[in-house]
Amino acid sequence: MQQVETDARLYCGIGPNSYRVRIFMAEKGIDLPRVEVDLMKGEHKSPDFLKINSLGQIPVLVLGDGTIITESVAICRYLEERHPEPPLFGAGPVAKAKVEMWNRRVELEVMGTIGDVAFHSQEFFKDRVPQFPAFAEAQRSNVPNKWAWLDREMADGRPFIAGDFFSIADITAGVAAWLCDFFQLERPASLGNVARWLERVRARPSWNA
Ligand SMILES: N[C@@H](CCC(=O)N[C@@H](CS)C(=O)NCC(=O)O)C(=O)O
Repeated sequence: MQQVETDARLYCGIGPNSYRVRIFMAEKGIDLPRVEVDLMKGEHKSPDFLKINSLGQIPVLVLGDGTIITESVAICRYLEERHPEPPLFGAGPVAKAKVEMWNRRVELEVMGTIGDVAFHSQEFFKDRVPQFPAFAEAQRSNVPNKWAWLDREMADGRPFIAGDFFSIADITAGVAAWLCDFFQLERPASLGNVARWLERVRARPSWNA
């Protein structure tokens, strides 16, 4: 693992969005100096941290010149520009569009639905959104439908979400699957295309980053 940008700081911790950046870096074979932010202790809502990210969320990348980049995908995009190999946002116009399309689709449709269950049912998020337990339950029953949708989409036999190459869309959907398991939500075992894809993703050395 190559340590890069030693004057930068990656604020990260537990949770799917920090994991996205860490897996992304592991795929590139790079690492950045990290500052661990303890969500359980509420460090992300401290006045000092809110100066870095007014939303009080991780991950955040602070560059050596003080530039602040929030949003996991924006951080990954910056890293892609700086360290283009292997391309994880696609290579060429069609692949790039497909990656953008699929990353957005899995983030909004799958990860978003799982996130809704968490936001509206977990004590931890009570200050983040006004919670509607009935909405959490509605979205809980919708989670298997979202996986079934992805399974149908992948019935063409492609090995990865955006095509025949691994991309950030696989990282997003992979952490969504992790989140799904973490909150004990349903991903029906009968969905063979999703199961085979997930096995492929979890077998990659980057997965445990
Ligand atoms: N859209 C943001 C979401 C960031 C986010 O929600 N991070 C979570 C951890 S995975 C967090 O900091 N949650 C604490 C909170 O919202 O209070 C991204 O992709 O980076």
